[in-house]
Order: sequence, then structure tokens, then C-alpha cells
Amino acid sequence: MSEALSADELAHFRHWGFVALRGVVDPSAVEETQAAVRQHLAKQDAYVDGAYRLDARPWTTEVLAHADLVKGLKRSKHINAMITEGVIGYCRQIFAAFTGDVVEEVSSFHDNAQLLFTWPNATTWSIPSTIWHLDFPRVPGDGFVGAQVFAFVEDVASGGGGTLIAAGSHHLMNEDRLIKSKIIKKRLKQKPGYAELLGKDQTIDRRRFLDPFEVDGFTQQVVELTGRPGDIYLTDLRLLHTLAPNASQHPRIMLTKRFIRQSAMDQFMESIAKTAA
Ligand SMILES: O=C(O)CCC(=O)C(=O)O
Ligand SMILES: [Fe+2]
Repeated sequence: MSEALSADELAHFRHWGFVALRGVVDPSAVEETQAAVRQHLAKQDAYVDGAYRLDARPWTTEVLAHADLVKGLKRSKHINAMITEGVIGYCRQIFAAFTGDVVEEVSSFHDNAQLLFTWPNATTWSIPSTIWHLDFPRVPGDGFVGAQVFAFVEDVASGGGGTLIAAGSHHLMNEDRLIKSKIIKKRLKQKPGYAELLGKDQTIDRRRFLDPFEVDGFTQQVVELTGRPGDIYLTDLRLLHTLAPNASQHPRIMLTKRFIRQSAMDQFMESIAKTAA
């Protein structure tokens, strides 16, 4: 069972497109996932005597540094353990708040949660200009398409590779029509703030995007997801987001699952079918 989200938490989600819920995942579920990841890495000599071993792999600054270490966990039910009934309950509350009393069936792209893993791959942390993307198009209707859960399997401190989100971007381009993710990104690039965030100019201080900026009358701000095992973030599936470099001494180990409004999923599938035809 999940506790009721407070009015402040719901208002925060509406305004910024995300809310952090600390320590809400059942510790036994966290332990199950942690144990599965640690055992899997231990088999590859990357977790020894209770600690991750950075010297198990050569240094690289590749974006997906040593992602192969967790490949074998893709279908593990232990990864899904942290998507507890309680966590799903929070998503249902978000759905109810956006869609009225009717909680539409929540569906997801993947049955299993997905592990988000970044081996340390940077000496300094920075906000990238690339790989910013959307997981879902805008669809006709009131705009709401669903929620994404990000959960922490291990500690992720600032600079440690936690996902970066463009908070507030869910307010942009809700035009009661289908707009593909690629087009949304293209249009964002024309807007103040996003032109620089997504642009190639490396001479600017890119930390500036951690401060609020205005686009089309809505406040935007890059937010780095950080937390401890058992913490989660719920995000609006319309948010622009990206991978971050991991400038810490610890692997970044999070997981995610997307919950999609059934009507939005239907519209999305219909658009794909049309494109294919
Ligand atoms: O690895 C990350 O932090 C980004 C993940 C992402 O884009 C997603 O889960 O949709
Ligand atoms: Fe994504």
C-alpha cells in the first residue's frame, strides 16, 4: 500500500513534472534487487568483499561505459522487485489526479523494469548537450500521457550519473495533436534556453541550466536525480531528459519503469501503424 500523495506533492508534480518520494520502497524489495545486481557483478569480479571494484574494468569515457556488465540482468525478476504495489499505487494516484476519477488502465512498454547503469566515466561532471530525448510523443487530448518511475538501487550522489530531466518541459507543446518526439526536440532547439542547452557551443557555463529559465511562460530547470536506495522520483512522461556522465567513484545503479495512459498508448500505436502503411 502506498500513502496518499500530499496536495503539495501533487502540486509539485503538476508544476515541475516530477516529485521525489524518499524511502518509499520496501527495504526487502531494495535488498532483493541489490543482491541480484551485486551477485551478477561479483561473477565478473566487479563486486568483491562488499564493494564495487572499479579496477575490474579499464577506464573509459564512453557514454555507456561497461554497460555489458549488467546485460545478463535484463530479464531478471529481481530487477522488477522494486516496482512494488506501493510504487504502482503512487502512479495510480498521479493518473487519478490528471484524468479525474477514472484511473485508466496503466500499461508499460516493457514488462520488466529497466536497469540504468553507468560505470564511472568522467573526471568532471557536466550537463551534456547530446542525448536529450523524449520517450513518448505528444498526443491529442488534454496532454497527460503517463508517468515514469526512477528508483535508486544504490546511492547516487550529485555528479554520480543520475538522470537529468528538464523540469517544466511537460508544459510545452501540448497542442491537442500528435507531435513526434523528434519534432518536439527540433522545436525546443528554437527556444531561448533550449537553444543553448541542446546547442554545440562548449564555451558557455553549462551549469547555468540548473537555474530557472523561462520558455513560453513556463519555468524550466535542469534537475539531476539523486538519492539513496529506496528513494524514487515520479516524472511526467512528457519531460525532456538525458543520461549524465558519472564523475563519482561508484557505479550509477538506478532502475526505471514507464506507466502509460491507455488512450495515449492507443494513439501512439495508431500513429506508428499509419507511418508504416
Ligand atoms: O540512463 C538514464 O539516466 C536515462 C534513462 C532514460 O532515458 C530513460 O529511462 O528513459
Ligand atoms: Fe528516456
